Amino acid sequence: MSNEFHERLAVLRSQHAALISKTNHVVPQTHGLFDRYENPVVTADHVPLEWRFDFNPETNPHLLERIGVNAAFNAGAIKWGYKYLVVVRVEGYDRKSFFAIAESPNGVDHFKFWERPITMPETDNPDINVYDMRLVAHEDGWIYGVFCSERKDPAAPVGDTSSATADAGIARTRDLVSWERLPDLKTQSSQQRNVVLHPDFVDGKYAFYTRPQDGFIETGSGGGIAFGLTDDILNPEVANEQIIDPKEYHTIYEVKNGQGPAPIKTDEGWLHLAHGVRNTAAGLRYVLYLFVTDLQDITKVIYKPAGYFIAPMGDERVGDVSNVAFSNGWICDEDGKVFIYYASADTRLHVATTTLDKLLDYAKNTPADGLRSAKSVEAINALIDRNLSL
Ligand code: M1P
Repeated sequence: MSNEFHERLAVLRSQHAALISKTNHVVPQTHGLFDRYENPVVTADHVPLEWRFDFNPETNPHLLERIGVNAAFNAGAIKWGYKYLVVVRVEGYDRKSFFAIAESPNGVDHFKFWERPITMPETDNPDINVYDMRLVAHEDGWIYGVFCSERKDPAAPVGDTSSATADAGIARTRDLVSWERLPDLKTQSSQQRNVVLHPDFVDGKYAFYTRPQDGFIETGSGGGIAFGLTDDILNPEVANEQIIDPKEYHTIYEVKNGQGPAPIKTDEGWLHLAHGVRNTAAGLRYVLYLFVTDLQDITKVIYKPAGYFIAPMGDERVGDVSNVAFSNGWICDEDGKVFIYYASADTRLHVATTTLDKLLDYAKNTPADGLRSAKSVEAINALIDRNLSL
């Protein structure tokens, strides 16, 4: 073993170990709604060195990286025993994403990847790219992973090497190690991203949140978070998609929106986290918002605060796709502590912590969007009046 090899190996190992064992600290926020943390919880640098380097000095005398990892972001999440697990979208230098599980003892730091990424079985029509898995422990006893399966658009004209189709891929597991791939979800829409399985049966059927869209990026005549049922998860088809949370002019979800993780059941309704996208002169801006649906009629939105709950801030605003906050995973502990895993700029994964109590208070007591400037001023004046009368 050469000196160069030996020295580089020692540096790589110690830097990686230091990163994984770093403690994360709360950065309190004036709004009081949630705490941010000093460091991202998972980054490309967290990926095990064995996935990137050939450690054989005979075949890699300079200890060069053989397979690069570009980003680690948009993660599904689940509590597994006492561990907090995230199923991360890991993206290589080759632009292909895949899924890999990282676990933490406390949900906010010491995230360590399992030995290998997930080997996801393919269907007869192989995925070109897979990403953004929503993990759901369903009432039927299985853990489902619903994710985007992207393929080249077969209708793309010759020479168009960009157009793609997005479908909802579905897989299930009992141990998070071996996965059974089910057929992709069929809907009436030509494009589906941000599809999420509801954790409970609804009228004895499997229920999905979908996002019907005409184009891969553009919603076209579609858009909005929709809801639909299917009888058979082994042959999943949602024939009717009912829009429950539409996109709306001059809001933070003016261009499009999408369900985040599966909703959390509370005594006061199903609590949803979603992303909203608006246009700016600098391009699209992705932020996260909350809403609550009725326990009896889960297609009915009963609380929806105006505006965003989490927006990318400071360093979070910069990355591969700047000005993006995106979430497809959260964990609610038995004591009501909530861990929201959100990614920034399609680059790295963060956590925000709060409580169910605070989230419901926020959802119920933040004024709804009046959709006009005058209504926003009205809401502020009503608050001032209440404060002056104290
Ligand atoms: O680049 C921002 C996000 O864009 C997509 O979200 P949507 O389908 O709502 O446009 C997703 O590809 C997501 O992965 C990505 O973070």
